[in-house]
Amino acid sequence: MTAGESHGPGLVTIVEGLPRGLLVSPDRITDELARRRMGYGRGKRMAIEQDQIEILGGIRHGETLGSPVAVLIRNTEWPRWSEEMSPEPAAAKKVVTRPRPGHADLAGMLKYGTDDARDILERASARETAARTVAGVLAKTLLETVDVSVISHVISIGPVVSEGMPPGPSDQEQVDASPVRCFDHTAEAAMVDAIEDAKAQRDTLGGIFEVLGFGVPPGIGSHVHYDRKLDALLAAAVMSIPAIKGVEIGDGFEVATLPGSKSHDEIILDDGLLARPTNRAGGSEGGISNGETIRVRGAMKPISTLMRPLRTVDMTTGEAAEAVRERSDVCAVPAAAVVGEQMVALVLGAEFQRKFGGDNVEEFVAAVDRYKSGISGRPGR
Ligand code: EPS
Repeated sequence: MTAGESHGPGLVTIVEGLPRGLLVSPDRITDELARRRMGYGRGKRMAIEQDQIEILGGIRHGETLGSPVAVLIRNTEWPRWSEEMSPEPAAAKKVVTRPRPGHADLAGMLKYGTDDARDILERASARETAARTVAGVLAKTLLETVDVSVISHVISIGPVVSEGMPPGPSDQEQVDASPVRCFDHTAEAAMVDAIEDAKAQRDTLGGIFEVLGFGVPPGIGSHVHYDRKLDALLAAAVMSIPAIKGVEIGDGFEVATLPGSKSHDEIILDDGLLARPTNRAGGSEGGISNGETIRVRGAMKPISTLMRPLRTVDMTTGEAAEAVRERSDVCAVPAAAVVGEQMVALVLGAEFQRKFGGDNVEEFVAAVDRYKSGISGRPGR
């Protein structure tokens, strides 16, 4: 659960369901928040925000207590907005009446019955993903106790597509060293150029990122109900990131164009062990992890705040107008990829907890180990 508006006093995250005894590093949370702020094409706000955290509950002496973990991130921007966003009764001075096509502005104004799009856009802002990142780091920390890691990289920005090999579990630092978080250095320069061009045109760009989950054993998620399928949970989690309009698990869209003989991952024996020569399924079959790397892609539309505004209607005068211009990013795909990691980690963390439980980390790890050694006794494993 998160709360908070983009220009309000701060963001709050509450994470429920972590076992006791998880070693939590506040520096790790701060580092991941810094990863989310980076990426070529982000706006001035990212140079302003510090994302300093205050842990308000659930952690004592560096370890989780098993109670809800509550973390506060104060918005550095708040003093500039303290009047416009004040929780005290007052009238807004600058009412936002020209909704931006593509943003939550118009649909939110109609749904919630407000003439001020700021009532909607403040919470619809991707600023909220800072709060999710805190939760994601805690999920990653839990997953790391059982040797699961989650990383991400950028596949494309605008028309520029990376043709390179995907990164492995130890390549995250190398990906992060790229200004667009692309593992393919040939594509990287063209991506930076594309963002510069868009900026010069006062336009914005979207793109595609990929999240990879390593070390997930077979058996996470379930085939028995629509809302227990791992791929469905991953799709919902990634789709919930602001501006995401498409999600792909494995080679989902490509295999739709291929015959069955070229679409599945054959089951073979490699030195007497079960193996898959390919991973087109993206690590999930029938909604259950199959032991291969989890692969999820998110397609992000271009940011809907344009410096060359699109046509809209002023909701107060009823006249044709130009959409409101707010300071914004030109491209946030590298940041969305970092958020994608957090969302995938949250799903995996919750599903591991569902399957293995444990009131403390020792119980959790022991249950995972017991299960893994159980399935390793099956034919071929
Ligand atoms: C955002 C607009 C920009 C982004 C913001 C998301 O903020 P501002 O309007 O203050 O310039 O920087 O992203 C963040 C603040 C963040 O932390 O990611 C929007 O409208 O969605």
